[in-house]
Amino acid sequence: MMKLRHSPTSPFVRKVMMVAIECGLEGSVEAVPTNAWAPDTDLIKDNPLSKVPALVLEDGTALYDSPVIAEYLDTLHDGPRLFPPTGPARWAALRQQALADGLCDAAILRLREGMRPEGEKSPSWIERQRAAMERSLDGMEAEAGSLGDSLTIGTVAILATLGYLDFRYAAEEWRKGRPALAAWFERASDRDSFRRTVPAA
Ligand SMILES: N[C@@H](CCC(=O)N[C@@H](CS)C(=O)NCC(=O)O)C(=O)O
Repeated sequence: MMKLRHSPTSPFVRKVMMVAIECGLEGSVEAVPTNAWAPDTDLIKDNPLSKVPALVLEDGTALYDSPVIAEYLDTLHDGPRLFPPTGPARWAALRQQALADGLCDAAILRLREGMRPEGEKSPSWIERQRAAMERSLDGMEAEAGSLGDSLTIGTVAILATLGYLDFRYAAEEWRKGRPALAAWFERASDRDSFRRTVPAA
């Protein structure tokens, strides 16, 4: 059995869990609850970056980060591939994953910065991350019409990211002014792998 260093709030973990479910591999992956922020965490033995997710294979090899884990899982099944093998479709899917993951990076940096003690917070840093989030969402809106109904690592990553915004930044209403993305999300998130991985505080 493979072991996944897991946190129920992480959008990167959610993406990997969605991939495992979509690929019929959920039964081969045991979730190991992990708090990456705990000072004494043993996560560093599996990922020196001390980030979740990390996937520990049966031979003890650890894989990270989430794009690597997702691509590995996608080699373990016989169904339709989430990573298009070649050509423009592959680059589009990888770029969409990078955009979605980058949006989460900015969202998490902003959240953590906001949690620092008064006097240590940087308003200009928080604003930089906020602006990156807005631009990334605008980029998703611009291509929402071409996201379609077929699932790729790009669309899985976008679903996990928008789910994270609903969880942590609901008050910012990302749907406002982004009708195409909102409509796509409504349709595309209606799937088992999304419902079963909803973040829990
Ligand atoms: N690029 C990484 C990002 C993973 C990441 O940022 N994970 C967060 C939780 S959502 C974490 O463990 N952060 C702990 C830290 O930054 O020290 C991936 O795609 O897996």
